[in-house]
Amino acid sequence: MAFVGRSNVGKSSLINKLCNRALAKVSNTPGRTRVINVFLAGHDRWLVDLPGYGYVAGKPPEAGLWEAMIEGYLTSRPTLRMVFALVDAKVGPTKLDFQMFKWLASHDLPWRIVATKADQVKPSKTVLQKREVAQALGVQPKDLAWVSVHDGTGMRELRAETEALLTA
Ligand SMILES: Nc1nc2c(ncn2[C@@H]2O[C@H](COP(=O)(O)OP(=O)(O)O)[C@@H](O)[C@H]2O)c(=O)[nH]1
Ligand SMILES: [Mg+2]
Repeated sequence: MAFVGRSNVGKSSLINKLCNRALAKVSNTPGRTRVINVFLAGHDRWLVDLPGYGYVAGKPPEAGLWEAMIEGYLTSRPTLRMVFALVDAKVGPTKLDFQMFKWLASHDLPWRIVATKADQVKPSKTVLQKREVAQALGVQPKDLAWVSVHDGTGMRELRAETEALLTA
C-alpha cells in the first residue's frame, strides 16, 4: 500500500502510527521526503511513503521528475493493494490534491481518501467539515477516513483496514 499527498499533510506520521514505531522521518520542513521510502510490514508486504507534492520553496524541483517518479511507481506495481490519498481535514482539498485524485481515478487504481490532522478541527465543527470535505471530493462522508495521529481519532478503523489489506 502506498501513501500520497502534498508535503506536510502527515504521510510519514500516519505510517509511523500505523506501524506503531518511528520509521518514517517526520519533519517540520515540508518537502523533506525526496525519495521513495519503503517499509517492510511482513516478508512480502510493504508500506510506501511517496514524496509529497506541491513543495515549492526557493527553486522548484526538477521539472517533471516528481510526476515521473510517482506516476511510474504507481502504475507499474501489480502488487499495489491500496493508495491512501491524504488530504488535510481542516484545509480541505487543494488544487494539487484534486489533480492527484483525478489522476488516481483515471488510472484504475484502488485508492481511498484519508483526511488527516482531524484534531485541528474543532469538535463542534467536525460534522460540518467532514461533510464539506466529502462534498468537495464528490464522496459520501462515510467514505472518508477521518484521522488524527495526535489524538487517535479514526486510527482503530484505519488500522483494521490496513491490517486486512496486509493479511489478505
Ligand atoms: N495536529 C496534528 N499534526 C500532525 C498530525 N499528523 C502530522 N502532523 C504534523 O504535521 C507535520 C508534517 O508531518 P509529516 O508526517 O512529516 O508529513 P509528510 O510531509 O506528509 O510526511 C509534522 O509537524 C507533524 O507533527 C495530526 O494528526 N495532527
Ligand atoms: Mg514525509
